[in-house]
Amino acid sequence: MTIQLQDQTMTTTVREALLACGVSEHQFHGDREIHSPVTGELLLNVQSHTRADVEQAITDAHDAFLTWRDVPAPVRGQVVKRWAELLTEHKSDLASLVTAEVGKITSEAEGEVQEMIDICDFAVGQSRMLYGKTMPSERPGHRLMETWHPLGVVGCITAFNFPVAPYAWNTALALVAGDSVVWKPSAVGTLCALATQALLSRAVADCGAPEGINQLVIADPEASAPLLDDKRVALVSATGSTRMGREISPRVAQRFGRILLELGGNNAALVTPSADLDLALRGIAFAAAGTAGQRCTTMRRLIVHESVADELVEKLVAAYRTLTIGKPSDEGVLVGPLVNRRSYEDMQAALAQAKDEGGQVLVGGNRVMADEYPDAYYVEPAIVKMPAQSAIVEDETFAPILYVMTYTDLDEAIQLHNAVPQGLSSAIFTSDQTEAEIFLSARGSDCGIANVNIGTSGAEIGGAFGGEKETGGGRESGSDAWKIYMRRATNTINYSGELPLAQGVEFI
Ligand code: UN1
Repeated sequence: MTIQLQDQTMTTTVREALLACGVSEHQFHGDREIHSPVTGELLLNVQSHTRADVEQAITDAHDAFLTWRDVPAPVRGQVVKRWAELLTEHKSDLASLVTAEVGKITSEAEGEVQEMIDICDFAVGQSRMLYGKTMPSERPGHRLMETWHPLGVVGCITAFNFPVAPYAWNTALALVAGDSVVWKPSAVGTLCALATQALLSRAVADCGAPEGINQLVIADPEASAPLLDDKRVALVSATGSTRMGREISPRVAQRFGRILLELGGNNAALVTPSADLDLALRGIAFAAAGTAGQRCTTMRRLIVHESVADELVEKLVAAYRTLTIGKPSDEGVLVGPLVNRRSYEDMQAALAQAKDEGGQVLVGGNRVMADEYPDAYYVEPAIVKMPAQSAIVEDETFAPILYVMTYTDLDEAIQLHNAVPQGLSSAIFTSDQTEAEIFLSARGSDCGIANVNIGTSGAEIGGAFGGEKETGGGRESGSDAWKIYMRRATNTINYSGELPLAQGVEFI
């Protein structure tokens, strides 16, 4: 593995990018320290919000909603259209913040901002297509139909690894749906959130939309508790770990709030004997080692037919040795840092447990560049050959570890594939149409995303994004995901001048 590193302070770049996006200088101080995973250095301080601030944000968002819901949906779409223009203009500013604050390589950081622009496009179109159905009524002189109405305040909780795109998936749709949004980003991602929020606020102002429709709260879980408990928050949309989902879900359910969860994945690919191995190799390398293994769609398990396992694994190990690890903004770097020390320790603990469970580390796993950057955690992506799908393989470790297992028949492979608690993304590499169709069928992959000849990560915004089982069941982004941000009313209209009751019931 090649290692690249150049020492230079990022604080100046970060300040310039924030200012360019419209964040004001007075926000650059406060109690919360923002460090970069790239070097470990302190980038800036910002002020966090109290519980009272969060309550106020909900109040303001709710007030704004009461005006916003009456604005025609295609007019609401104009705010999102303007936001997309500003995101396009500031794509490299925002991407440089994603790189500095989260550690993504430049092309992936830009890709994340592109996802924001794409979902805005999608949502603007959707603003003219909030379709309800009309159904034939069983009664003469009656019309039966449904109408989709704005829902209310949406609480949006996002994770560090995609600090801006999932916020945009939710917000672009929520805004055209007529909702207002209170955003609680992860602590890592605060600066990205400030910039994103400033751009959206500008779009809101440019279009003359109500000022309070987009609220940002920089708050720890305790201060942001009202987002879960306040009845005015009609929908809580949360991305994060399964542990987090398990904690917040009952609280929102207890007050009958709506919840949209996008939690952990433990994504696998099957590689069958007919697969194009070179294509599979590239798909696997990006999905498993890209983003330093820190996507919820990262490929964590590889289930390979025994007849091609040796050849594929040998190629993969060779490819892993060529991966350039280093500062994510440097040209040619493919693997940036892990987010923090804890993440590095979790990776080491997982590797140790894998060895205990009979695993053999074929490549990677070591920390690099610790001398230059004792407070940054760069690791070599690892491939571990496992004798079976043991306990550690069933766990999501948010780091670049790919566990490899072999299979002999497809049913057995699918069984292994589905035998983990998570159900986000999956893939099969094959040139055999029957195998591909079986994998996509009811008895195939049990995930929310099932791909053929593509890795598990890097989904387009046009499809619904999310998964089953411990992934939480939510769907965001494309397809008909907009519906969760709206409430449906069924309307029966009687123009018959009589009052026939349904089901033939007779009454006075
Ligand atoms: C996430 O990791 O939380 O499919 C989202 C992908 C991206 C989104 C990942 N479009 O990998």
